[in-house]
Parts: sequence; structure tokens; C-alpha cells
Amino acid sequence: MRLHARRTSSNCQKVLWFLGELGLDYEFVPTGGDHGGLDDPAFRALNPNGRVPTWVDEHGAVWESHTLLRYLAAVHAKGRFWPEDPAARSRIERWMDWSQSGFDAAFMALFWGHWRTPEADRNERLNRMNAKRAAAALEVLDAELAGHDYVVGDALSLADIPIGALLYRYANLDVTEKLPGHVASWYARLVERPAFQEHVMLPFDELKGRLRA
Ligand SMILES: N[C@@H](CCC(=O)N[C@@H](CS)C(=O)NCC(=O)O)C(=O)O
Repeated sequence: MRLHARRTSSNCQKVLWFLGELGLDYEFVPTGGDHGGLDDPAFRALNPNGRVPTWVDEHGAVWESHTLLRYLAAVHAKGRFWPEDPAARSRIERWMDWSQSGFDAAFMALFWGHWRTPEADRNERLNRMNAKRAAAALEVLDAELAGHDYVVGDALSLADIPIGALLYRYANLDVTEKLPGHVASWYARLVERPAFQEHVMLPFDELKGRLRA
């Protein structure tokens, strides 16, 4: 089993963190960014988009980080992070999709527009708007987290991974709002997890002012 990934990529961090939670042995193949390799024909044959993360095992290649999270949960942790019951599963999947189309979309637009864009080229108005959109999304999550320790229930599930993987950057960026109370408590729980510390809590200074991957 091998993972083609770049450690500073947020989509890769979701998968790296989850692999850490699963305690799986696999080969890490640095790919993308300064490592290159995305345009190699052999890599394109695995993932025609030329993107990371890309996973390879005896069944073939798997790409798209959220698909890969579900795949790993199904193959290596039956029922634990992603239940088989359709209603229970939908409670988890809605937060994965919500993350991708809501919080993730707003926060990553801010991260690229502010952190990764050289100061002189920033669109401050747009950045303020995305900061507000991201903060508003976290208010929705905050109301949900009032009732339990993790996004769905009192144990870590796939619902926590995509949102949680972005929260370290959100909490440490100079233009974001303070985390709302229940989100802050949840984040404090994530920070205690060794796999989160190892794969998500990484400096992101090298991405500052850097518009390419
Ligand atoms: N929707 C895809 C996005 C994949 C993607 O855009 N990956 C970025 C890293 S976050 C990438 O491969 N960029 C090129 C690079 O790292 O060089 C996913 O969730 O896996």
C-alpha cells in the first residue's frame, strides 16, 4: 500500500491524519509541490488529474481525498469511523460534504487569497468576505457541537476529519475570527490526538506568498 502525497497539502493531511488514526503501515511517496512527479505518465495512469493524495493498493488507485477516507474506513475499520447503517452514515457524510462545499471552500479561498497571495496583490475586500463566510460556517458547526464531544456523537468519525484538518490553520491564521466556544473545545480534543499532532499541526510558513502548489 502506498500514498502519493505532499505533507503541506490540506487534502493530503486529511488522509495522513486518518491513516495515523488507523495505525496502518504504508509507503509514503512524496509527490507534488517541490517533489514533482504529477505529470509523470506512470502517475497520470494512476490519477488522470495529476493530483495528490493518491492511494494505491492491491485493488488499484484511489483519488479524491474524501472518497479515499471512506475507502480506507470501509476496508480497514469496518463500521468504526463510517457506520454501515444508511441513516447513521448520512449523519457523517453530510458533514464531510458540508466541509468541502461550505467551510473548506470559504476558508481555502481565504487561505489562498490572504496567506498564499503576496501582500501587494491581495484583494482585501474578498478576503474579508471569505473570512466572514468561514466564521459563519463555524457558527453552524458550533451549534451542532453543543450536544456532543465530536461532530457526530462522542467518538471520532469521518465527520471530524475534513473539517478538523483545516482547523489548525484556521486557528493560527492572522485574519480569522476566534473559534466559537464548542468548536474550540472540540479543537482542544483534536489537539490531544497524536496523529493530529503529527500530520496536521505542521508549520505552514513555507506556503506564505506562494501562489503555486
Ligand atoms: N478534490 C481533490 C483535490 C486534490 C488537489 O487539488 N490536490 C492538490 C493539493 S491540496 C494538488 O495536488 N496540488 C498540486 C501539488 O500539490 O503540487 C481532493 O480532495 O483530493
